[in-house]
Amino acid sequence: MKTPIRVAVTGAAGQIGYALLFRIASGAMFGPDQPVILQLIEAPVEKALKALEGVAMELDDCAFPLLKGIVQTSDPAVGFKDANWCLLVGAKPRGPGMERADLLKDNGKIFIGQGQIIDAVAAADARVAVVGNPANTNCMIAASQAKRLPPERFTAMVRLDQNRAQSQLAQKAGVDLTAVKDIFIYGNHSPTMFPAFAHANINGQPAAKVINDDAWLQGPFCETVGKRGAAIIAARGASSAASAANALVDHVRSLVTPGAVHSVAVKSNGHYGFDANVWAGMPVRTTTPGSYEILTHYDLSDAFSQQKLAATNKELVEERAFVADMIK
Ligand code: NAX
Repeated sequence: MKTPIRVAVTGAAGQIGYALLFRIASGAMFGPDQPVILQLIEAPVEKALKALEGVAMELDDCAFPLLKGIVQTSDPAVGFKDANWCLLVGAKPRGPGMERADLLKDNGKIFIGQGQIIDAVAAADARVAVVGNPANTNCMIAASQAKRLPPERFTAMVRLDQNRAQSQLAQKAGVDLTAVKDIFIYGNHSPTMFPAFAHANINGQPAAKVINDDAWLQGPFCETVGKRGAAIIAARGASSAASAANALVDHVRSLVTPGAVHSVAVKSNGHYGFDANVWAGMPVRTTTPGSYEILTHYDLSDAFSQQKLAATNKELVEERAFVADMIK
């Protein structure tokens, strides 16, 4: 039996948490032979902590053989202690009349604190995946607090957007989902994101050739993927939860699977024309479990791709400017 890994999850009693924890405990994230200890962190709010108790009871009631322990806490120093993976899902939602800049600042404060504590108490091999919005900028803030953990350990999730894009292309082409390859998300997890169809392929052929409808690719396709979250809120009356949790399972599973090629928001280091210090979605290949290399060979030199990359980079740079005082 392998040694259990410690997985810290913030916002554990929230919507995504409810769809996520059971899949981690079942082995979907780290594999069917990897035991886990769940370290569940909630805001210090009575209602949330009570709900967390209920979630922990349900986890017990699943009798998952791989689940070797559950910690419930509102103290991040307890929750992140010795954690190998820190999944930062909890964040404040955007309230009525709230400006994006306010959301950036309010959530930024959470990620300053969590970045510092993770750096101080998490395991030496700790990896961080940020879901709470605005995910790219929150991730950048958390990473900037760390002295011990290098920036490449901090990633933000754009996998839901990749999964959405893959599904849309398959439906449009009338092919099985698995026929669609090399569709990656560049930039921000926001409507400015760019699902780069230029280098996607379907059954080994360029996607643009198979679909043969540039107006659809440049218009409705990009728009549907970029605004899918809002469409789900409009239909369901609540934001994406099961699909977001599923995407986080995919994000981490791919990051622990050498050879996997997938979209992750990482410190751009200037690749694809992004500002070097923002966290931007781009394709990576997992090298060893938890580590990756950025794939820089995809050709996005066409005018449409360049314009989309510039727009999403501009937004990331603006977000960075809003929180400049929070970055170390
Ligand atoms: P919920 O509001 O259902 O749950 C959030 C939970 O976080 C709450 O239980 C709250 O008490 C907790 N929380 C707040 N501050 C905390 C803190 N400082 N420490 C620990 N817990 C804290 O939201 P949910 O639908 O689960 O969404 C969570 C986050 O994911 C939101 O920021 C949301 O915008 C973001 N999303 C990101 C996506 C992505 O692709 N990157 C897609 C889905 C989702 O919209």
